[in-house]
Amino acid sequence: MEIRGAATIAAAAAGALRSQAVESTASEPAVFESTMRAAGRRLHQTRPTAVSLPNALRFVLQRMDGETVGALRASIISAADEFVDRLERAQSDLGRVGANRLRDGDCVMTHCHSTDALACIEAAVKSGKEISAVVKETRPRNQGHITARELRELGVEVTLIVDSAARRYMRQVDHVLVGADSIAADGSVINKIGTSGLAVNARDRGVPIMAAAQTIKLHPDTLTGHTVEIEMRDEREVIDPESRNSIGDIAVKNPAFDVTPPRYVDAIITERGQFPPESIVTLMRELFGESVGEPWEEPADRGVDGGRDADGNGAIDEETDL
Ligand code: RUB
Repeated sequence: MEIRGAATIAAAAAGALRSQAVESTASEPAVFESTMRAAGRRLHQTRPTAVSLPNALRFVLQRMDGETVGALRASIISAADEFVDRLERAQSDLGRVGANRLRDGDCVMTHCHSTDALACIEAAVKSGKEISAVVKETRPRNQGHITARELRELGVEVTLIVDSAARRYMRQVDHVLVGADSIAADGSVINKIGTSGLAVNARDRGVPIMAAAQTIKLHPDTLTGHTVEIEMRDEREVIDPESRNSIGDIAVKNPAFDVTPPRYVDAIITERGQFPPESIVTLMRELFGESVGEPWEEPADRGVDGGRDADGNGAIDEETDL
């Protein structure tokens, strides 16, 4: 939780691979490649829900190429730098798309802290629109406080509310704007716990809900029927051990994310434009084809497709960003 939020996690993963490449003392190319894959596997295990993490690892490791350790190292460094560069560009492009949905004087309700969502508000403010925000604190870790601070820095008028006050304030807002940790092929939005209830409330009140999600949030495995694992976090985030013991024998559950079905989402905002959730699958097919590799696995452990890309030629397609 020192590094959190799907886009930030992706940048950190690419940065960690870069550090591994710089610091590796391997003198044989095969050993170097193997240590890079081991680093990828370790990073892959850190958070299960944000698909930006494996997508970042895939981008960098699929570009590992060369006959010598020096060439392999250089390929990782340049891929990691390119990834971070693309990430930043994608976020500002996405921000401009999202800002087009916001009108001067609009009020936006936010959940959690999403750099993609904030990019939309920032672009709107920078284009001269006055935007105000109702910010949900987002239990249990109160990432809404980060959102409130960053919005104030942009000069946005902020009202902070507890999560359960969302419905009461829904009538005052023009949009619900959230980020995403993953977008599934059916257009479901996987985001911080509480997003789905918020979306149902918004739909009931007729308030449009938009999810700001760069294409690194598109979850390629869901094209082939896989589901997205929801991270379960420590119960001490919900209740301290002393209070828990004083209550008696209770179970405590702390899922970090939930799934909002596409019927509650009006638009998914990406750097490639905005999409109705039901049509996001078209963009996913364009970006990933029908299968994706797991280049952090050792070649012998990669399964039938050998971890290769959709063409089976082991090289990522030029058109493919991920
Ligand atoms: C953060 C969270 C954010 C998304 C999108 O959860 O759910 O809404 O990750 O963020 P956590 P971004 O704090 O548990 O990581 O738009 O910055 O990628």
